[in-house]
Amino acid sequence: MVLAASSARESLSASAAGMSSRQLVEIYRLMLLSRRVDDREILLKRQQKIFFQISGAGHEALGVGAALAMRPGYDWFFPYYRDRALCLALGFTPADMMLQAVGASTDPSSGGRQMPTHWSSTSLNIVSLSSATGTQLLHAVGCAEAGRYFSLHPEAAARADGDYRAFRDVTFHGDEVVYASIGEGSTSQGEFWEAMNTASNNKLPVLFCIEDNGYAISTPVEVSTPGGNISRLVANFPNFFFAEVDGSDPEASFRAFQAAVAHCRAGLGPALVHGHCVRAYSHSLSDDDRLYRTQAEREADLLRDPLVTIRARLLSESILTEAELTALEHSVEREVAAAAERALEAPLPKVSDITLHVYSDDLDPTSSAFATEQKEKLPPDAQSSKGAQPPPGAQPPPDAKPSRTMADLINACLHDEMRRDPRIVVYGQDVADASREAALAEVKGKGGVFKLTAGLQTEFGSERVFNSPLAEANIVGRAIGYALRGMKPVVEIQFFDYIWPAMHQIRNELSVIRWRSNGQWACPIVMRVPIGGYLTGGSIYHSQSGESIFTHIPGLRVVMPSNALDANGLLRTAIRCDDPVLFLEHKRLYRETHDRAPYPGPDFAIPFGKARIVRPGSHLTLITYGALVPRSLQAAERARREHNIDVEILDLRTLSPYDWESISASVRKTSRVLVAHEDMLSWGYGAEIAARIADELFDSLDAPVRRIGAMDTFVAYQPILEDAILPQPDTILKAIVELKAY
Ligand SMILES: Cc1ncc(C[n+]2csc(CCOP(=O)(O)OP(=O)(O)O)c2C)c(N)n1
Ligand SMILES: [Mg+2]
Repeated sequence: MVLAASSARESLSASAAGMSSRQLVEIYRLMLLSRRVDDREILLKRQQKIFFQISGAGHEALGVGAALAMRPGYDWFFPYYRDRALCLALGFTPADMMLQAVGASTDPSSGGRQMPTHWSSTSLNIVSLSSATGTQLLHAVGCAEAGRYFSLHPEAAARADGDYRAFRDVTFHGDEVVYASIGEGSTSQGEFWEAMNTASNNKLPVLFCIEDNGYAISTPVEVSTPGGNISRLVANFPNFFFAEVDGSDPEASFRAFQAAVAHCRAGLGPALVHGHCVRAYSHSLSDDDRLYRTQAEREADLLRDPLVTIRARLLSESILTEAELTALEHSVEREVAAAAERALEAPLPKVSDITLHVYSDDLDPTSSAFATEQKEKLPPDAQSSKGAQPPPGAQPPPDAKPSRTMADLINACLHDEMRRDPRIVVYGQDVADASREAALAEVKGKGGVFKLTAGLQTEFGSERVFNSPLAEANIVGRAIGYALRGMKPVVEIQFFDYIWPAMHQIRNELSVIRWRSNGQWACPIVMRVPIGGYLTGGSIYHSQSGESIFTHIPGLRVVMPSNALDANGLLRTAIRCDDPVLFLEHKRLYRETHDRAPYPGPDFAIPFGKARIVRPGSHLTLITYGALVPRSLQAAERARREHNIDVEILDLRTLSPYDWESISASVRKTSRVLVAHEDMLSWGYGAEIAARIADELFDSLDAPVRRIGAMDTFVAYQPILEDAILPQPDTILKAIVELKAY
């Protein structure tokens, strides 16, 4: 009587007419399996053998309908926590699910790191999900874009040694579909609208499923959705196929998904299936819906429970007898009980493994592999790892190669790397030369508000270099989807001041996906972000710092070069590395004269976590980075001239990881240390460095560790105020003199 889900899928796709008895029985079995896993988990939670439970009860018909219309391991899936039935119908087993509920080390989704219902399977193309509502929709969009890109450029899928590509198997199909689901409440998230925007605009094969159970925890749909119906609100998005369906009816749901999938596979654009279903249980086991729903309302829902209605149908249409139904139900219960038993006996994760998969285990960006040979010989003072930069105002020797600014050498690195690696795409706000390609016959092109991406679209085409909508979460969220598929997005956030809409994607998705999936998924993207003040007139919203907020995020690398050569070499490492990188470019340094360098060739790279001794010295160590490097240099020169104090300056260059070895060697030598940064003093980056020095190098210190940073306020517009708020060479000099005298 029982039919495998895969054969149900095949015969269903072949038949346009009504479902056969066998198909309906298999659908019932899958729906029941899902419900019984929920029920078993609820029991286990009450017995305190698992620690959280949230059910898919009431959503089973939609889930099974979707799964049977799609191809596991071929199409891609970005489900949410109610999609238990979908995942079971795709090939997940009850044991796989309950291993996560008990937090077993053998939990195939996360190795005991995520709550139950946070499924992940690389073989089924089910991408690790977070608990954040709606974030994954943008990943689905990027995933669809990557699939299209690989289909058009199959050569880009080839593996390559020596960078992140060595660890990425790329598979793609020209007609793959990307499924992404959320509850109706989550359609209020900006990420839903940002995903709809790009899916529609780019005609992407994304199938959005809105599982509308009428509530977001205790908040009813009319409170979240104007007019109470999401289908009415989205109806004018171009290129979409829309279906609004009774999500308690598996056959109607399947037909809606079948038509939606056909639309997507044919390349006609995205689809949205809006299924009205019921939430048969409370939101989760931590919720009691009797507190906010009337008894009459709850009873009405029970009548629409898809398990109840399909069982009644099987009986009324004489597909199964009561005895056959009971036999089927017993068999499902036995399967679930056996799975629970297995899960309860499973090994637990080891505490010693906690830090596994925070960063790539395959490629270490601090390794000497990234200290590449320079193809062209540079003048000694241009080699950042070997010696000091020329002092401000120094004239280059007459035969020197032309000096290039930080902006030039970042642009050169992007050109070089895009030539080398066809998987790189560059996008962000205004990064293209001109979105209207035809204009390029007449105009020079923009290439970024700071012109850092100038000429990339002209050289590499609009498929690889393009403008995004004005939506920062869209930029980072899509990049996550691209990177999951093995692409290398190098995206730009126009100003650090506007990175905050993307923070949710950065903190809760990008940096954590490798860890939460126990190493199954990774998103080694690069986010280039102009940062910082000293602009004269930049004010609050164009002068922010805030790097310590990002160095506080595990899984993310944070880089902040202070000169042209370092920017070139560190950006190359960022692009070739296997971890997500926040690449902070100080706007004030983009076109300075003192930090220029000749073009170092297309393979020049600098490993992360290696500080540069900008100026050797013996009396005091000044640890700094970014725009405070030239300001510290000025202060150090004056300290030598005016006070005979010999300051050693360390430019950290990468903030996470940072070069503790160089810090401790220098502090041991000088016994006095000053940490200086542009960001605000309190809770700033220097606090961590100072605390660690006090902790581990206390015996080497002859004075307390001093810190310099901006005032604990915002950066003001009027230059008199800006000067007072941000640290200046004078401030640094004063601290140097005081510290030496201590
Ligand atoms: C960004 C975010 N905000 C809040 C929450 C807490 N939360 C979890 S589920 C939920 C309600 C979701 O409702 P809906 O989208 O309708 O899905 P349903 O649970 O009804 O299936 C909320 C508020 C969260 N997980 N993520
Ligand atoms: Mg809901």
